[in-house]
Amino acid sequence: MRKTLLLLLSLCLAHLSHAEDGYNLWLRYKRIDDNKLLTSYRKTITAIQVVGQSPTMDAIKKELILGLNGLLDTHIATTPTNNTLIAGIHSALKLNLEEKPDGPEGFLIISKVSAGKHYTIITANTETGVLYGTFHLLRLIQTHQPIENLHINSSPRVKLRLLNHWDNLNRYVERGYAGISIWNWHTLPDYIDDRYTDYARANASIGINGTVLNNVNANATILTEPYLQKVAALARVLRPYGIKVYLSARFSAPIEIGHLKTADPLNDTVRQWWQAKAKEIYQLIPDFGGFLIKANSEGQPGPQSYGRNHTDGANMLADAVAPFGGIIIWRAFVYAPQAKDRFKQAYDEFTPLDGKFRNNVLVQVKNGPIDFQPREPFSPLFGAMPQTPLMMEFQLTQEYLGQGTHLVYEAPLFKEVLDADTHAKGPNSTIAKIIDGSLYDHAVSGIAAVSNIGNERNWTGHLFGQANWYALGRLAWDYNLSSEQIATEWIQQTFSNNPTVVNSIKDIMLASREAVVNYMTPLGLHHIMGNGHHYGPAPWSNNAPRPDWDPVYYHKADAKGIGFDRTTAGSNALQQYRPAVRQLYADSNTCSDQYLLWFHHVSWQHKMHSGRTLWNELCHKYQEGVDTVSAMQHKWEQLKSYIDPERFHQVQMLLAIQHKDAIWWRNVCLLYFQTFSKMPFPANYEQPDHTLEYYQQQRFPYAPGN
Ligand code: GCW
Repeated sequence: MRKTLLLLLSLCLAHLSHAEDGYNLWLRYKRIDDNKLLTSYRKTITAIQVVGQSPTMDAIKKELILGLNGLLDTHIATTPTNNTLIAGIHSALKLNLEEKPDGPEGFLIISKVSAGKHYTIITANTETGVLYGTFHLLRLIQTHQPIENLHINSSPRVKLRLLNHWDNLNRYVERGYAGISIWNWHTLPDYIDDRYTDYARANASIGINGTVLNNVNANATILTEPYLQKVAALARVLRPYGIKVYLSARFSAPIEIGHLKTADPLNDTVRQWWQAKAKEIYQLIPDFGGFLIKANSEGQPGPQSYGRNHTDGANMLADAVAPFGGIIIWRAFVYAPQAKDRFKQAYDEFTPLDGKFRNNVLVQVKNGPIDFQPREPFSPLFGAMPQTPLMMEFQLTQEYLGQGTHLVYEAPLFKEVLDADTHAKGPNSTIAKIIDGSLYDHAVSGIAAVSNIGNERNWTGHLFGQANWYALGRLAWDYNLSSEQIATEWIQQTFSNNPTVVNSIKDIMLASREAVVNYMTPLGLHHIMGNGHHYGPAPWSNNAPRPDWDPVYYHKADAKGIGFDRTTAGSNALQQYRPAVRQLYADSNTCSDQYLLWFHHVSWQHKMHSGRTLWNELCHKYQEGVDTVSAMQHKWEQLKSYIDPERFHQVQMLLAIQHKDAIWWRNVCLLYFQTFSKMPFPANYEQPDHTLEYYQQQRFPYAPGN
């Protein structure tokens, strides 16, 4: 009896320990379930040999053992045999390879036969490069690619590939929907959570090489000695994985923690304070990346508080970190309530400063001119500052895209922006070429994204948030990968290589971005969400502390029509684009539907490309958004027998919320805009089942992330 009980108990425990909770991300390393493939992999690699000993080489060895033991369901030998996988830096391997790895991060993976023995070689100029190659090889196996005859020479297109955490020191994450911060500032530096290492592994596996640990709405305390010790402890964990730490610096830190009277960037004492601070940081963290700064934006202090400009502020900090090889990332996210059109301010403020920044300054620009909306035209700053390296800022955390509850695969959004042609130097001056530094020949280049990571077991709250994190890294490495390719490899590693699973989930993911545009902000609507928390619709909102936080500022609906006129007759924001781009949007009859209401105030009767009136098209698009979510749900349901119950059920529940929310958005927006259009809902669509008043009375006092 006792024996049976024990047996039952251990079976239960075994089951528990195998529950799929998403913690392992895309690094699950499950046994290859195709026997033919398994046999061939086992033949190709029977042993590993990692040449060299260091924290990074040790991490490589550990990862290879973990990965291969799991995938090949074996105990991989660590003494060379006939079929050895060799990993090491190029200069240490002393192999006569015809080809050299590329740059400090590129890697080479080559299959070679020598004296009748078959080798798989992973090599690079640096240990980090070997690490990237290691993860690449493991990805090939996880995605069931052939590995007997490899010849891969790969290097990243963009140099700085960063996450920006908006994590506060009290562990509250601004716009975070995945629990609290993964950085436990209280127990650091003495307690090192395993999660820090797994975070490093995950990032290294997709080529992320830097992380800004704290919120851009910064607290100066992070720059005090005890906190720098904590930062140094994290840096020690991340370093072997090729990840540098950066900090958001509060511009007024010299006052708050330095007890100076001013933070004026031209004041000598202030300059010396920052120089000393930089020195202190680099003594603790010799490879510290540098500072990220949000200045004179949304109440943050900055050089303008002292009558100085962005260059004065950025250059002062740049001089402080330059002796140590540090950089300054200065954000261009600025807007003032007085502006008639928020769209224009960053361009107006920053373009006159082009050429005046030190060469260790990058200006970080959000992908669009407003703020991470489901769809924005690209920021006109891209292509307008040829002498300044511009960094891209995307947002993984989905602040305006259903947050941690909606399934929205963002790669199509990222690609749309990266592929956009600015015409800055004639046709084919894509944003990708601006941010990789190639268009204007800059030595530094970068791409960053606001992290969606928290301490939830599955890291990102919504399991599919992981795909956005993954896509960011993969695109920063190579923006020529397609959204579909990235989705495919993510699904294969996260769920399964089964074609039914891969194809259905891929359909869901690829449809999801256009779905969110349609059920939230179709046809170029933007910024019509609830104030503060930014979750759900509130197009009527007109009483925020500043007019440029109000939805009515953006949609401008009235009896005549809807949309923001940014043509010459309106704010003339279009002027900020090159003529070839301007021309695409300038005429409401030829402007693509996607951007129509971004640039035009259009009559409710306006004839759309579909032949429908604008009003009917709006109804059509909102319904289409809802229908797409239903289709996503339906596809997911059919995968029930293919996916572990835990993850299946989680996603199923979240999709149901997404569907409910899509209906909410549709009903609210159409009911509200109908008060202006005075036109009926076309009979063939679902009709709203509540009144506008009902929706206006809903309150969400504790919506997360604000
Ligand atoms: O999108 C807005 C957010 C703020 C954020 C700000 C920024 C960190 O609502 O929460 O603050 O952008 O990017 O600085």
